[in-house]
Amino acid sequence: MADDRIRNIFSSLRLAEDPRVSLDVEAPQAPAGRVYTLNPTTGRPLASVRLDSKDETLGAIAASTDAFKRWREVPAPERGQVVRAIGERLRSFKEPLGELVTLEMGKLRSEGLGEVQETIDIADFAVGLSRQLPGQVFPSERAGHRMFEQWLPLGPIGVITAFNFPNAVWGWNAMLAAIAGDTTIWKPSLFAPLVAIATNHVADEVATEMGHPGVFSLVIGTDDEVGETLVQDKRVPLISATGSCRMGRHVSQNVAARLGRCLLELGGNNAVIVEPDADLDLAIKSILFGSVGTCGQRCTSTRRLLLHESIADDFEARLASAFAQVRLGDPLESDTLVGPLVHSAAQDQFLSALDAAKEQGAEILAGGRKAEVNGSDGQPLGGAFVHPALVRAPASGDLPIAMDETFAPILYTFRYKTLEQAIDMQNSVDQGLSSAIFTSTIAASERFLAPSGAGSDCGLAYVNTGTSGAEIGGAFGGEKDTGGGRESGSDAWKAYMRRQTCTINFGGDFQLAQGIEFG
Ligand code: UN1
Repeated sequence: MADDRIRNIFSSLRLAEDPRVSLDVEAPQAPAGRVYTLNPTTGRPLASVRLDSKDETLGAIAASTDAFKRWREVPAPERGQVVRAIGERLRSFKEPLGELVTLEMGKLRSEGLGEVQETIDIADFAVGLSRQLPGQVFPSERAGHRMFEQWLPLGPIGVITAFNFPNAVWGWNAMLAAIAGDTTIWKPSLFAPLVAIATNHVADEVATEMGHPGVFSLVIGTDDEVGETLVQDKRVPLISATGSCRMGRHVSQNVAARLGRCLLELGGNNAVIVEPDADLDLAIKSILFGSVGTCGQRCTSTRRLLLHESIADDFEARLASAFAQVRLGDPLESDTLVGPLVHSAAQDQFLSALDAAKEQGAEILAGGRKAEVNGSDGQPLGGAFVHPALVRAPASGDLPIAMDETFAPILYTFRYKTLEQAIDMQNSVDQGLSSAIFTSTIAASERFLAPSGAGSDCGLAYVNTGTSGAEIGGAFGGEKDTGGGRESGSDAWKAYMRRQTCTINFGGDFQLAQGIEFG
């Protein structure tokens, strides 16, 4: 990747002007108090970023609490106008910001742009919502009384995001929080701090220009110094955290200990069921994108494939040849289909999961190795590339490693005889984020989406479309170890507000509910 392309992205987003960022990456390790952020495509540092301390985090919480007291006084539709302007500014920065996503976490350029589009979409959605935030009205049992609920701003919200959606997941939270009257304190992943700096800069600059400084703030640092400080602080009523189940369990227990609220979006272990009557061409394309797209680094990536025994051999063979043909390469280049993993530790996890699979009796049908990928100059790029792996579970179906989420492009295939059995297998993991079925019959589709709840146990259920790539209009999130949170569309905004049930006695008589007589 040409250095002048990187320079252009940095200068469009004014990254070098940010006091946290240094472009001096000569030393083998970042100086104390700073981290290198790497380009996964080359494995080389892009910049170093200064880390915030615990004290600076406490300062950010105090400042955000002050800003909240001003921001909640701004009428919601006017808050919406600030979000509208942020969406507009993001539109004008879509290209460099999308390319920065690619540069810093390695997803394809079109996916990087798509991610910024997702933030723009949620901004549009939030603008409309800023004129609603509807509460309900209830009939009172007492004459001369009126009862209703209203939704009120909650406070400064701690937003902890992962490396894989370094822009959009902030957007889901921050845009809704902003129209709700909340401020946000964002702790991004240390693998994607530049995207966070550039993104927060856009939001903060627009809000400040419109007279609202402090609504969007950013703290970059370690889990111990920054994450823990946010989690423990009672001034932060809601922690919205995206990441591993292990992280979520820790956050949830600690926030619960102070009776705060959590919104968790944790791991997935998403399965696709392919029925014998399915459109198999459609299924292949969707499963390929779901499993190798974003190099298998979405929480919604397809990790398990449940094939009806009558089609399994042929389907596996077709998929194995598709896996073998995916073009690995520099994710900024338009003909690349699979970019690098985020870092070499992810590459090691990929390989050790495959070792475990083999030990447990599985067979590798395609890929499953490290890959050396050359750039357009013919030289090795140097990043953590792998050949996506298609792995057949043993005939017994017993493959413990497939119960874990490995954040890499590995797809395990299983065989089933009946749809009941397939649904049981799909629901047999700890996580409950996303699920899909390919079928052409209403009966199978309705069984999968059964109104009784006996079908898919996930937060997201798709028919004839893959497990990843949700639109922003619906609520996003999952059940069980995925954490139960819902972000993005539908009524997810309620998580960022507090509900108040109000009763007004306009008749003036003393009356008690439940017919109680007193005096
Ligand atoms: C994530 O991987 O954390 O549904 C979020 C999808 C995207 C969001 C993924 N819209 O795949």
